[in-house]
Amino acid sequence: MAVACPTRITLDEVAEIYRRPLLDLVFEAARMHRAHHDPHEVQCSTLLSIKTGACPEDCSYCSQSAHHDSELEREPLLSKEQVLHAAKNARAGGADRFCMGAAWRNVKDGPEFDRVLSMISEVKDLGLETCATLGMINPQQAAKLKEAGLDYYNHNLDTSPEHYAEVITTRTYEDRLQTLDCARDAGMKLCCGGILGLGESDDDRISLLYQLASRDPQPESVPVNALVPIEGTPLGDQPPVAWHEVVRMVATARILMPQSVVRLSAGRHAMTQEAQAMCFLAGANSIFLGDQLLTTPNRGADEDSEMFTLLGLRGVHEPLEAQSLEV
Ligand code: SAM
Ligand code: DTB
Ligand code: SF4
Repeated sequence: MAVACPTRITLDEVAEIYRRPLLDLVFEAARMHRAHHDPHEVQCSTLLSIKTGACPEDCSYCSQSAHHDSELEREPLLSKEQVLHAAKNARAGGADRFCMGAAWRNVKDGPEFDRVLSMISEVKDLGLETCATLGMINPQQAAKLKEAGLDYYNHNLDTSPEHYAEVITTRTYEDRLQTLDCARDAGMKLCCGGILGLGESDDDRISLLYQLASRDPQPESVPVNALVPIEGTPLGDQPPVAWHEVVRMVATARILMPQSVVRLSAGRHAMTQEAQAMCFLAGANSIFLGDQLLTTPNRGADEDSEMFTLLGLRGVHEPLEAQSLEV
């Protein structure tokens, strides 16, 4: 269900929330979280890179851009069988949503797109929610994705409009907003967030949060990524994002977008259990489950299962016996 932007928020209001003392902010976010969500439930997505590397975009954080020398193995579009195998494993491991990512600038009509449409339909038939992140799409492609059974389209704003050109030059902020509109107009839910650690200021983070919260309806899913620095990329030497910066971002997102699911996304690998616990308290209620994000490692399922038990959390789906799905 799309949730209308409750009231027109102003940039000053976002700044006032973001700049509160950390514990006041977390306290308010936790209150908001408990008023709108079951605080024990965590939405679990598993990611798969269905087409890896050789991307024509120059996103300066990304291992997959052909503009950088990241020593990543390129891989053409996977077969439907490979994707279904991974999706069954994800389902068995306790994921409730399967997200397919392609290193494309934009979707091109033709046999590869048709293969992706058929992957989506069959992943959906496994009883998983479906999400895809394929770069820019036009209204016709959005309609086809929706018809194939795509529940969520992921397209991040990444950073503020002001900082954006420092990070990516091969497509504009406006291009991103247009793709989000196409996905929304076709009836899909939106997964849209950003990345911390791209050299942005607090004002940029406030501005990004303002952009996200002002979308009407607000995105149903908001990933908060911390940069995973990739050697060979222009941002490969960025200092790590501190735990309290992630907590502050999650908590502000929770207050501004009370009904959205806020995902503690890339960068969780580098966070302690204590820091993650603080994020869950502050309103994070989604993670990527599984050993791998797109091209970088994630926390292992065993570690997450132990953390869930410790914190009294549970996934939307219980992990299944692997054999019951003939993985
Ligand atoms: N190519 C498509 C696109 O960019 O729209 C989809 C895949 S792209 C890898 C999806 C998102 O992953 C990016 O928008 C960015 O927010 C995130 N991402 C990519 N590399 C990252 C990194 N090194 N650290 C954190 N987030 C990253
Ligand atoms: C999102 O916001 N984060 C995910 C997903 N959407 C597609 C991607 C994270 C990628 C991290 C770096 C990598 O594994 O290549
Ligand atoms: Fe390509 Fe997406 Fe990576 Fe940008 S973030 S280089 S568009 S794969």
